[in-house]
Amino acid sequence: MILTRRSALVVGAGGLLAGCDAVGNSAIGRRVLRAGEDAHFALQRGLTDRTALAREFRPDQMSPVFRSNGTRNPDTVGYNAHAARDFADWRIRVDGLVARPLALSITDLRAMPARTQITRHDCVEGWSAIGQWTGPRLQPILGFAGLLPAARYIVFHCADRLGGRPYYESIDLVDAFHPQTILAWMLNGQPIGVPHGAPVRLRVERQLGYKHAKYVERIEAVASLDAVFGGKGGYWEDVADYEWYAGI
Ligand SMILES: Nc1nc2c(c(=O)[nH]1)N[C@H]1C(S)=C(S)[C@@H](COP(=O)(O)O)O[C@H]1N2
Ligand SMILES: [Mo]
Repeated sequence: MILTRRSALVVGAGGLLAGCDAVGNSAIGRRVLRAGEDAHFALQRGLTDRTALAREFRPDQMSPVFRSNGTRNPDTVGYNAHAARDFADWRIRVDGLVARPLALSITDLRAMPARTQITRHDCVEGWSAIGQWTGPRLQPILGFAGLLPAARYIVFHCADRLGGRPYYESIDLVDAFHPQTILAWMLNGQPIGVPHGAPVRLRVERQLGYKHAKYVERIEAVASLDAVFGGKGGYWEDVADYEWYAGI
């Protein structure tokens, strides 16, 4: 949509130039052209900003206590059985629009090159916490699965239900490929505990807390979000009209 609007702007400026030779020489003409250019810059910056890094912090800036929010324990028979076995049999399926569906164990994740980042988690409910997250980047995992050209969104299916509905979230490929987007299995140097999404949760550092899906059991590549649960791309988007793109 942005690209379409941008091409429309380019066409608009070209049309002005083609339609009136004198416009570039008149003060008002130059102002009109410059306005087009500014809009162009703003859009450009909007696009490139999506790939900028979220701020990272020093170890001494970490919160003494990292709060937990939403589901603090999925507490289903299946989840409790996995927890009792230290998630040795937990598998994260990577499927949908991929050439090679995967089933990744926690051992698999731990064997992958990891990124460690100290970031600030911002919840819409009005609290923040700075913590250190470790886990493999999502991009190479999607590369390994062989994302098909039709894939445009990545959906994270979670093991918990809130108010009877499964929790889920989704991001686009800009965020999926972002260097700080990781499947975290450690928080503050320890395996992630149950309150924070054991055994694996998404960190998507350019967005608000509710996008950071905990208890991830399936990662699905899709062309459209329309047919996924309520169609708005996430649990809170469906039930409370939260923004799908929760940029910070
Ligand atoms: N599966 C799942 N993921 C979730 C939630 C949830 O209830 N279930 N809550 C979200 C919200 S609103 C926030 S602020 C963070 C809280 O993460 P924390 O419990 O590690 O602080 O997880 C997000 N991811
Ligand atoms: Mo939140």
